[in-house]
Amino acid sequence: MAETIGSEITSGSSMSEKSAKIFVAGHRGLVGSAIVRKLEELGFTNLVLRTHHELDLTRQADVESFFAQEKPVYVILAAAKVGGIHANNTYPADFIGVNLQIQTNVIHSAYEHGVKKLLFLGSSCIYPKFAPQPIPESALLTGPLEPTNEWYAIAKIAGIKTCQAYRIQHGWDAISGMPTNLYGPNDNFHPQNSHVLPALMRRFHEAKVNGAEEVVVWGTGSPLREFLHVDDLADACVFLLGRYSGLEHVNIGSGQEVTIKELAELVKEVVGFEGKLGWDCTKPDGTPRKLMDSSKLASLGWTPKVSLRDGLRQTYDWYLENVCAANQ
Ligand code: GFB
Repeated sequence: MAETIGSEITSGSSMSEKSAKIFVAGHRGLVGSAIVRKLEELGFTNLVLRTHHELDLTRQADVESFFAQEKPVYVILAAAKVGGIHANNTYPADFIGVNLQIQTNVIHSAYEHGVKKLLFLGSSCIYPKFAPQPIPESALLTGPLEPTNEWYAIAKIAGIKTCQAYRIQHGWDAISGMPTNLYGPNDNFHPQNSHVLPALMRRFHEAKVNGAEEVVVWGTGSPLREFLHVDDLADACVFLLGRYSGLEHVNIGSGQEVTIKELAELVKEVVGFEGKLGWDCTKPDGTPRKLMDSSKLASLGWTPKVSLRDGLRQTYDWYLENVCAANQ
């Protein structure tokens, strides 16, 4: 698939040169690091990368100088303040403020400094809490948001609209992709602030190692979530950069939907924890369901490859090798 996508990009598209200068913003995160792996696998040799320490994307003047100096040709905007349901609920000012600053600075500077095409990445939480399922792109702004993540959602909706506005006013090729819940290597495994999948992986692992009898999972276990491996997302991003130039954002989902209870059972099995599951119903469930309708992306010719079970095994291997080993 990667080869096919690579050759699709090279055939007549503007990303024809493997030496095209591509700025991947947020290259140390879950999404950015997967995109860098994918681009390198495809043979792209001129990636421009900056750590947070080297370039603070919330600082407008620094972002302008960076673009003036580096003049990248393509930009993939994977830098964002992200977190799970607890972090979103606890730090609303950070989630709206930091994300608005990063995306406004990067999108505007990219346009001003002649970037040919920009891909902005959002999230499935942009859709109304009770959107029709599976959720089509057209459900955007048709109803109230889920309160636990509305601040992040508003920032991401503003990002989509910023890309659309620059396309309408300036004819500039800015596109937006909306991934479903993601997981994989380089995820954040923080016990409170991470997303459900890495949080459970760590909790089950620590319970196994410590010989605990029970692992407590948040909420009721009934919410449904769709999970996409980040390598599939990276594949889809490169595909969209090569193949899509539309006004509307594009959903990027896997179609693999499970309840939180089913996810917990699956993670428990992959990690090899043999104790019981408990439930903390004082913690929020969040939105009841958010399955993406990814038929638009499928109609362009892209399909995901990684099954949830395989992806969980690979992520657990990565966790053991990288997080546990580093803490020993
Ligand atoms: O992944 P998560 O934090 O975010 O939670 P959302 C998903 C579901 O898992 C919720 C339950 O129903 C949680 O109650 N859950 C169970 C847990 N145990 C845990 C745990 O230990 N940690 C966490 N984090 N959850 C996020 C948004 O919503 O989705 C973000 O907050 C982003 O903004 C992301 O859009 C994709 O799926 O509810």
